[in-house]
Amino acid sequence: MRPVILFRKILLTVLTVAATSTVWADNGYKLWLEYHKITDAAKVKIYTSQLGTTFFQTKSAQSGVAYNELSSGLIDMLNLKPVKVSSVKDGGLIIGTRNELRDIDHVIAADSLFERIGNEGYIIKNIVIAGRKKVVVTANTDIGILYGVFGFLRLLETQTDINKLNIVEYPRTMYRILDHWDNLNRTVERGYAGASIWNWHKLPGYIDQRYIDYARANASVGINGSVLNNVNANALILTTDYLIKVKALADAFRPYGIKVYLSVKFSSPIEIGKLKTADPLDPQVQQWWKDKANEIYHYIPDFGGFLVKANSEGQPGPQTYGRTHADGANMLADALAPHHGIVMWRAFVYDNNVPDDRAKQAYNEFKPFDGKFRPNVIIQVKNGAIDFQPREPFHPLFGAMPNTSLMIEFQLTQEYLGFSTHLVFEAPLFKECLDADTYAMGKGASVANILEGKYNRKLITGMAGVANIGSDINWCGHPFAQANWFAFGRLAWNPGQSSDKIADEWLRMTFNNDLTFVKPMKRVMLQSRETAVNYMTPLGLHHIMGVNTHYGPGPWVDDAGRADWTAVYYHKADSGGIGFNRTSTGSNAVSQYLIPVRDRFENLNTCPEKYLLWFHHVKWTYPTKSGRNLWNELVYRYYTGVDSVKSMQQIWNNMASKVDAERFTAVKQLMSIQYQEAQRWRDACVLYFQTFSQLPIPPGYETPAHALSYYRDQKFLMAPGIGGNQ
Ligand code: BDP
Repeated sequence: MRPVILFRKILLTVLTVAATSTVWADNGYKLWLEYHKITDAAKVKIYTSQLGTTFFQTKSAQSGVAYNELSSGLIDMLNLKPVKVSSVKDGGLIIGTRNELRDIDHVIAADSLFERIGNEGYIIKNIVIAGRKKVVVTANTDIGILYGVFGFLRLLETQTDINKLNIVEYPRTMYRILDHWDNLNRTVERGYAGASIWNWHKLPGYIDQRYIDYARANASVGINGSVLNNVNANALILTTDYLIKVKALADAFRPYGIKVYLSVKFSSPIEIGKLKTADPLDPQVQQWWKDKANEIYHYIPDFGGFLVKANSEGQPGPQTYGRTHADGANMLADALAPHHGIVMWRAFVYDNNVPDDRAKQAYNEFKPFDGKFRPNVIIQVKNGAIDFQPREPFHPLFGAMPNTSLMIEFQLTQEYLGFSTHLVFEAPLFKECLDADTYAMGKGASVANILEGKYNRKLITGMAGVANIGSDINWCGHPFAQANWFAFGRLAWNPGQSSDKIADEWLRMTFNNDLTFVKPMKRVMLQSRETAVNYMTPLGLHHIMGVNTHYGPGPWVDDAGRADWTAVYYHKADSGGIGFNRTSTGSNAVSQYLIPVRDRFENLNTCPEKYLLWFHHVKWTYPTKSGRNLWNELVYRYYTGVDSVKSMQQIWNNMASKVDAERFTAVKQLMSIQYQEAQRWRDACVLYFQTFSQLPIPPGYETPAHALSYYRDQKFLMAPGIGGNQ
């Protein structure tokens, strides 16, 4: 072929491909609320004919927000601007509170159903009036309507049939809260997505559009609270100057049903109140907190309450004055109670000077106080007894405090899961804990059931997630990390939902509804947490990350200022074997679980292999279920983890034509970093543990690229996330 003709042919091909393929840019800012245009003509036809007329009265800020959301959703997805009608019988889509729809509420649902959905739930249903089929979105309150509208838009975004609707939704927990570990100087402790989104310096005068977009995204998944500052709190947050800034944020969030909460430093009466003590039994201290609460509520009448990290990792607390957690929490609770605020008191306590397994300490400190906390105190318990590890068995406090309100704390930010360079979908991690059976009330008392308050209706309930949000343009650093924010909201709303459903929704809403994309990527997401466990901490290993930064592998860490911050404390590898003996012959942490869970963990034969080295010190030659001995199994897991990242990359590489170029490239690059880091984890850990097992890496596995010393010598001094207590 002559060069000119060849050139023309190539040019033509390039132009045709460009015209037909989906090459567009998307920076991910819009999260799962992008409302992509629906292109399936049949669906567009059905939706458009049903939704062309709307009955929707908007009388409050919240219903105004709901109406705007609906309008922009319908325009973006269907290019539809519905005609607003003033009579219910004329509307194809009817949206209103039960009161607003009094004339037809009996057609929608029985009284008992309206009772069940409470203040925040909603009903989406098809009804027929005067022979015409309608879609109704109703609730008892305006916030219920806002959630209902988001729920309805989600149906369209996931291209659900709207002709057979009978949806009854209501949150199973009361307090669904994001905890921001954000410092006042805008660093974020364990944050990997840029600086804090709160620009304290420009507040209160400047309300960044981000604040509103943040509130909107939260409301779309049912999150109703935000703790603005780090649990390692700076007392300054309670000064009047800062309270005025906090008020500005509270005002911006209110239309979206989000309340603000603050982390408080227990010693604030000394630091900003000029008192000599912070003793919770001191009347002056009590008065100081009461006055402070009055001041806060003067600015923010619906202020949510306090989050407190006390006597933990160097923070002050009631024990500093010889008092108890109950004394401290109740004192703050009494200050907030007249205003209906709550205290979220953290059970994340452990002390290097206590000569006992760290995993046992929270239970030992808190269980004796069951029933001793005020009704507006809720104890915030991490999902596992150590610290947000890639895998932990559920925290034994769940099921151990039947007369105390407990909320679970998950970590969305990937402190121990590869920061914002690793694709790790956390819903399976959350679910593993939520679905675990504590046997507190006999079989079936799952962690979720306890959190929902099923066994004690007097308790308040909640779920907290340590936020993974920063000022990166895509909010979370990794496009797929947004899925963890989304999943947290969906599970806090209803812990019974499946990871599969959540991943499915998120992929469709965030990217597209093309099954050739959704199906393989859903598999990737659902496998991703197990993959990370395999290349980081398989078989129940834990806390073997780099010292302080928690970046990358550090199984050799044996000097970190205190024993319970070293890796050797947790893996206990020696020539005889590996793992922490927490059975009755060891620390006996298993005794904190109820029978039969205790027995299952105690017995080497029944202990699930995923928790093997969490509970047992096991010989290197111990035969595992696969038939491989422990050493070979460990090697197998590390290598499988890395191979799974490679498969993940291959699947993503096939998605180039199905997603926008910007996110495609971003994820591709991040996956390549993840692959290198997974390899580093694998090689460093296998080589390090080999120094104890003295066994060879079985044939067929790639040889580690470097000697162990190379990995040990690597320093990452400027790794992100060390926020400091500013
Ligand atoms: C640990 C983090 C530390 C937090 C602590 C907490 O490394 O930065 O302050 O949890 O939850 O995982 O208080």
